Amino acid sequence: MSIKNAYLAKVMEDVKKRNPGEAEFHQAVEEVLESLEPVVEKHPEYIERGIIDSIVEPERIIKFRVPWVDDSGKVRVNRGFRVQFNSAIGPYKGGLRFHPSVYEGIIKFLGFEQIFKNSLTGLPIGGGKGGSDFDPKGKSDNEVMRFCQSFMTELSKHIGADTDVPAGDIGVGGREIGFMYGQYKRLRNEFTGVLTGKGLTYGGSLARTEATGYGLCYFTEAMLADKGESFKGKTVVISGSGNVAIYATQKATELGGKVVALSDSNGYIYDKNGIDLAAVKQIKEVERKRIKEYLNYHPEAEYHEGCSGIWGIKCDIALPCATQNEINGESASKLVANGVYAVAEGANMPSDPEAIGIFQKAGVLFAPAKAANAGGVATSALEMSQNSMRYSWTFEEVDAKLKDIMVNIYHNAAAAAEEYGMKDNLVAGANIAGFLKVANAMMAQGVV
Ligand code: NDP
Ligand code: 2IT
Repeated sequence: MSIKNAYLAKVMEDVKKRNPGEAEFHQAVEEVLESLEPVVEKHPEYIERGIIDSIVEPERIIKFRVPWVDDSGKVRVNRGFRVQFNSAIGPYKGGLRFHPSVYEGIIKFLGFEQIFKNSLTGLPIGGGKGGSDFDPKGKSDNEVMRFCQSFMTELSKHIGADTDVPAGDIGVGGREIGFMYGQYKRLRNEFTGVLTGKGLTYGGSLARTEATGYGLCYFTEAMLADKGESFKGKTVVISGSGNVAIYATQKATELGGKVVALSDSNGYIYDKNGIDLAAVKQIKEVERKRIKEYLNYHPEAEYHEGCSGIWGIKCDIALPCATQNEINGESASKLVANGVYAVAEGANMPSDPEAIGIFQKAGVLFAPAKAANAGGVATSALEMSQNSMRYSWTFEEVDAKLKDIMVNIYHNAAAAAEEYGMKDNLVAGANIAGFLKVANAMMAQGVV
């Protein structure tokens, strides 16, 4: 990747200098700035008004100590983060990630991408992200609760239903959101929609659990339909086996695809008969165990150690739904050699720049994360609306709105790509369409 426009290249150089050692953040910014070259050439006012310089700098970063006591009585200390990146079009909105790999560069990359993703949804939400290097794996429910309460004790000072509304991401699901919501309510004495992904008995939205995976498949279906194709009869490989992967598997199967593989950070399973999702849900959602347990249900399936081997399985559609940079050039080349037709990103930034280049050069239909996985946050925004109204829509109502939103995102990204001379390049189209709304709101609000 290289940025040719001199102004944008200088912004990129400054981002690297001002944020040393944050490789994932640099990667995310570079991809967006590269897409914006034709935009600033047509609209130099974005440069003149300092929009580009502002958009790469978070409005606020909060970093804090999270002390908690484990089951043996020992004090443990983790680090908490919230990056409030951009509030031009709405309150900061974005998930919380609990994973040992979390540091400021990961949260900044996720927060930066969230600005454009949230803009693409068409709903009034700004960009933010947070998390901790806490590892929920192997912890008891009580340990997770004490950690979440300590995390929220500090975070509660900085968020609010009209200020900043966190949700889940890797390592943060219904259990963690429940513990954090309880603590927020207790500290503030308020029952508001300050978090999304809440349980259905206390303000959560129907279909939020399913939304990211379902939305990914609705987006993919729209992209395929544009070429006269569909999921029907296609072999699908999905990485991960968490929230996004599970509901992508369900919807891809409903739409006529056959999902043959899933993974976790230890390895992957291959079931040529099609994944038995009930078994996976039991292992992952109920027992919180490793994906290799699938062999206890289906001894005829295969388990392989290591997660990158999954990209060597022949498939028509690949849906990476685990983590950033899980597909490198080598994995992308294997997918292409095996004739992959479409790749759609459920995870955030799962394909590295070399992999994206390989897919695009080979003419693979490629749906970038910002557009393809926006269904989760879009449904979070629908949860915020329902909380404000003190009302709940049915599953069918939320699901229909989600589908509309995903189809619109596809058409808006495709149209922006065409308008700026990059037909079929949904990476550029999503970045441009997401950027324009935020940039115009920033221009209208003056230097703030
Ligand atoms: P979960 O925690 O539910 O599941 C994460 C899955 O990815 C697990 O199978 C996990 O395996 C695997 N994984 C995580 N880290 C790594 C790693 N470093 N290497 C290999 N595998 C890994 O998270 P989600 O399903 O919610 O999130 C998955 C992706 O989707 C993330 O990129 C997230 O940012 C993105 N996303 C999530 C949204 C949501 O609404 N939840 C919305 C939009 C995007 P293991 O259990 O072994 O760690
Ligand atoms: O990356 C994402 O969009 C999410 N983790 C969901 C964020 C949200 O606020 O629902």
